[in-house]
Amino acid sequence: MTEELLKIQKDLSKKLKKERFEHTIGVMYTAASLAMCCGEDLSKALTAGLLHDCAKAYPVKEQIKLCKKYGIGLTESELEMPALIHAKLGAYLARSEYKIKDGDILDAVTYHTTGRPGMTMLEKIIYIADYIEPNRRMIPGLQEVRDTVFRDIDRAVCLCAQGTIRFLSESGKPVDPATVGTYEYYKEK
Ligand code: DGI
Ligand code: FE
Ligand code: FE
Repeated sequence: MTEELLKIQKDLSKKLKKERFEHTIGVMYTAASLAMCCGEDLSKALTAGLLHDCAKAYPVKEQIKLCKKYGIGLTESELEMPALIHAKLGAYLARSEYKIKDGDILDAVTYHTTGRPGMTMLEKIIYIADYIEPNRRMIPGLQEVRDTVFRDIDRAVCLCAQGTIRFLSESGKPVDPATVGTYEYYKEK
């Protein structure tokens, strides 16, 4: 890893809770493996994986305050489902605090929670790495995503989105239209 990435890793090790930091490292290396498999840039995958949850250094209330302070507009959906906010804020912090200028990396952070139709390879890699990294506790459907992803990444995206929608519906939580859009798009592929 580059000095730059090691510096970011050290900073996040201080700012994130232990479990969140371990998840972050799991996502970073899982993203690297997927990048090797899918012909994606290794360094971009490591960087996006490392930073994807950087905004989780702050509690949700603080995340909302920071969005106001930095002029980051929140949708009605995001105010209703504040668990989504860290993705957008994370991309902002990646640029401003961690000096990441690469738009592909910033987009992968922005869309890591909901996904979106027509994702780039890097976006798909971070979306899935977040779901399957080794520290994630076993949930229904996880094994199938792990079995599928190195053969058919689009199918794996569809299964992740389906699993998320099922989980949220069962917990009585609203589902963001972007999450549904991701599922619909990848179901057709
Ligand atoms: O940040 P992580 O915990 O690693 O994972 P994540 O960014 O995929 O998801 C963060 C949380 O957001 C998780 O509890 C699931 C939730 N979430 C994902 N999509 C939706 C959602 N919550 C709602 N209400 N609606 C969604 O569409
Ligand atoms: Fe996240
Ligand atoms: Fe995550």
